[in-house]
This record gives sequence, C-alpha cells and structure tokens, in this order.
Amino acid sequence: MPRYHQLKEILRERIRSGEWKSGDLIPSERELSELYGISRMTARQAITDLVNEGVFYREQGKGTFVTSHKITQQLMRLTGFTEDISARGQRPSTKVLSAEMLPADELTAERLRIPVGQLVFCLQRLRLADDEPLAIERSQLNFKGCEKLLEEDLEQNSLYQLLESSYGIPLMEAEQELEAGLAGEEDSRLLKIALDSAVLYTRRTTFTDRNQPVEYARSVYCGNKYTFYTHLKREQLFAS
Ligand code: 16G
Repeated sequence: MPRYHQLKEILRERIRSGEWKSGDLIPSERELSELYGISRMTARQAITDLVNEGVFYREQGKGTFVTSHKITQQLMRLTGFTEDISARGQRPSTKVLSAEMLPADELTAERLRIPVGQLVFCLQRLRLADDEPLAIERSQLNFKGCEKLLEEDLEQNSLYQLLESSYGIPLMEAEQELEAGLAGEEDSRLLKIALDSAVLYTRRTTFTDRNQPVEYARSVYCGNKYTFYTHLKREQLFAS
C-alpha cells in the first residue's frame, strides 16, 4: 500500500474513533510528516485526497479542518451508497421499503430502453449512515433474470456489489441529474425531517457494458447532510 494511502487510513481512523471532531484543525503537513516519518509531499497528497473526498476542508491562511458530518458523493467515479459511506468512515445500512416486479412507466421505459409495461425490478430503500436516515432510493432494474433479485437479502448486501459479483453485470458508467426540492409528506416522514425541508433529488441511469442501461434510480437526499463534489478542468480552448 503506498504510504500516502496508509496515512489516509490513519487520518480517517482518527475521525472514526472520535478523536477528531467536525471543525477540528488537523496538524499541518510539516507536523504530520515529522509525526509519521514521511515526506511533506506524501503528507500533502494524503490531505489533498481527503479534501477532495470531502473529509477535510481547507481555509486559506488558517489550515485544514475536519468537515462537518456531511456525506460527500463525488461526481467523478461511479460509486454506490455503501462505498460512499464506508469511505467516509461511517456504517452504511439499509431498510428495504419494497421490492417487487412492476410494469415500467413511460419515463422508466425510455431510460431503460425497453417497451412501456415490461416488468422491471422495483426497489425502494431507505439508506442510513450510522443509523441516521440520509436518502430514499427508488431503483428500477432491467436485465435478463432481474426477478432473481426478489430472493436477495438487500438489507445486508450492496446492490452494486451483488450485480457485479453475483450477476456478472459490470457497472461501467452513469448519467446523473441533480435538482433541488422540498420534502413531501412521505419523504419527510421516512427521512425524519420536517415537511418542506430542503432535499436534493437525483436521477441516475447506470450502464453496463455495450452501453446497456441496467438501473434507473430516483433518489431523494436530505439537503443538509449531503455534499456533491466534482472536480472541473478547464479545456485549453485558447492554446497558444
Ligand atoms: C447510489 C445510487 C443508486 C444505487 C446505489 C447502490 C444515486 C442517485 N443512487 O446511491 O442508484 O442503487 O448507489 O448502492 O446516486 P449500494 O451498492 O450500496 O446498494
């Protein structure tokens, strides 16, 4: 394991154990390099990675701090809920609200490129981090044999992991839309937030190989507990 990876794990563990709390100033690159006998470059790389993952944030001239308990979903790599929450050092869990085969409505059919009315596997899950409700995910899946998912334990297993390791469906890429909104009655009750609280709606179509859509998911995230992170690069439009 590269040294900066090891340092990232050590730093994460200090948050996990409760030693560092949100808003705490973390040691400087120089202090970390002396403490762990590593180069400043290595310390910088580990800190930068954790800033990019939303675990820390930098304040100009003040230092690097532990982020408040917001969950960061980075919008660069295709990851699932279980991976995002575990990377944050928290414990993901799931409550299955419903799992059934239902006919695809028009929008779902369009996104999954199937005829309207074809049966798809519909899954509604409440997703929690350290037992705190974070999101409701309403997924619809279509692939040959998707009805077998009815027999899976989707409270204990990650859907992405099941698809990849048990069903041989590699997840290659996704398209995702985000939209601000207000929590309705059902969502606020499930997420344990006040009616009309700020929420984030996301819609994601996930593709397997040969550009074949497998999942269309509509989710609602608590607005005050989630941060979406993306890294933007300016194209060199004016090359000299
Ligand atoms: C993400 C995806 C969801 C997917 C889930 C898999 C969005 C909008 N949702 O939360 O489509 O089903 O990850 O997570 O980003 P899992 O592997 O933990 O079941």
